[in-house]
Amino acid sequence: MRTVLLTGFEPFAGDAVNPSGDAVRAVAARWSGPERLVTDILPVAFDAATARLAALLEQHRPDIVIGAGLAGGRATVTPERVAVNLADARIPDNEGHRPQDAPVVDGGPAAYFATLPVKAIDAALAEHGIPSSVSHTAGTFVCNAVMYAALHAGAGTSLRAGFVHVPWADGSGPDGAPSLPFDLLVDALEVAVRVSLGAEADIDAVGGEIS
Ligand code: PCA
Repeated sequence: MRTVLLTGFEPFAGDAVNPSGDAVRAVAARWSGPERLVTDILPVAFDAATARLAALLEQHRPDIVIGAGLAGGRATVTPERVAVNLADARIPDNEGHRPQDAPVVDGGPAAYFATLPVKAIDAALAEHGIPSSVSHTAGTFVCNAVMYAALHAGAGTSLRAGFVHVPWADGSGPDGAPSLPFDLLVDALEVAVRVSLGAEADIDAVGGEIS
């Protein structure tokens, strides 16, 4: 039986909640299989998050890894296409570390592309009425580091990995921040899992961004 590892994050930056972690818990609560879904809530700390990811990979040997995190300020659900080997933190992580211009993995390649079908996930999200767009930067904070670490671990193996950023859930973010209903965030992560299980190759569709 195939195994999917779906991770969310704990709150960070002084916020009381992180909808990514809450949505991952909700997906776990309603998962009906038949594949095995393993979920975890990662610490928002560069060292602890990547160490926890490595332990989860070792323990559960997933076929697919999907990380989820909050991108407060974005208005849509964004499957991420690229992870870069760069940790450059504008704010300290939850352990007080604030790496600057540092690699996620010493000597690793500059970047990895997601090995999940990001355009297919984006299209499926749209079909479900969930505002979405493919993103070409996962930032340079802990989410990017986790995505990079998962892709680095999977390089040269059959493990496929990617990341989905979600906006704030309605009522959970700062005043004026864009948000979506919490249930849509839960649906979005389940769609990402189902599409990733269903298709290895991406769909043939135009996309990209002009700056
Ligand atoms: N978002 C942050 C880290 C944890 C999270 O949910 C990020 O985008 O890096």
